[in-house]
Amino acid sequence: MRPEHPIVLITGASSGFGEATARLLASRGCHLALGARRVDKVKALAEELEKAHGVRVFASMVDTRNTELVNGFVHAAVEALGGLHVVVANAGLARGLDKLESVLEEDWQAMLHTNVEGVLRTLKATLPHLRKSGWGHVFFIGSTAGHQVYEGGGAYAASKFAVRAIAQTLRLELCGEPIRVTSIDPGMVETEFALVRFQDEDRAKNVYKGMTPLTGGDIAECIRWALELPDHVDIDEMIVKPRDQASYTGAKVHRQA
Ligand code: NDP
Ligand code: 8X3
Repeated sequence: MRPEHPIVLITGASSGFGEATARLLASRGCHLALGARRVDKVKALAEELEKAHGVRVFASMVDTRNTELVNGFVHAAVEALGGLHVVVANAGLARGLDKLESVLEEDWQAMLHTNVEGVLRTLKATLPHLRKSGWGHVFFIGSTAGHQVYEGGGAYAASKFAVRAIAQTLRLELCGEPIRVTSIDPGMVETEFALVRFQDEDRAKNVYKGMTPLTGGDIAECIRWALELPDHVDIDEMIVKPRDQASYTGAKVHRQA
């Protein structure tokens, strides 16, 4: 049965979609477990949201590339909050825009270890708790890059095609259980994503030059909507793009001169 105050675990809650989702779901009365490598940020957010909304928020350092850290984070969160209903497997990143013959090994490792293995680890650690709670929802954060590739995005797209495969598999495996599975697959959203990708503020800003990108809050709103729909409704996959972006990739983006 749907709890009055669902307990939601979010990886990558120190910025972007993760932070925005934490803010929105706290305002809807959810208790939260927030993880990221920048622990100061998630702890400060936890304190702020507890004060503002009277919900319980557990915050801890987690690096989703490490199995022990993920297991420890999930265990401590469940102990602190008394269970778990919803997982937002959001932690992820892109590094560089290099073609396959020149992509740096450290870059593709960062993407595959975080975006693919990190998601698998997060799932494996959390699913038993969702099942135990008797009502659950798993959110994957895919990408338009999981639908169509672009030059220089080979390793990132590979990771997001993989996220889509994992989401579709889980949907099959959980059919008949009271756990919904949703993949949110956004296009261009202005967060710290481009800065992390390029490590260059001007280049990051240029990605969104002359167009209106989505915000982390827009993605949080998609998650809230899917979560609050009646239990028999499962939004399997949601592709969300700015009005200015008509293609899956940057091929057709309207920009003001
Ligand atoms: P941000 O860079 O703003 O946020 C990424 C979050 O992931 C941060 O909180 C970061 O925290 C966390 N993170 C990264 N690596 C790890 C790790 N190893 N362990 C734990 N946490 C980690 O970007 P977005 O909010 O935009 O990105 C969120 C997700 O959305 C990603 O999966 C991204 O691929 C996806 N996405 C983004 C789009 C965009 O245009 N912005 C479009 C489509 C999908 P910290 O550094 O503190 O660990
Ligand atoms: C992020 C969207 O176009 O940078 O997932 O790959 S894109």
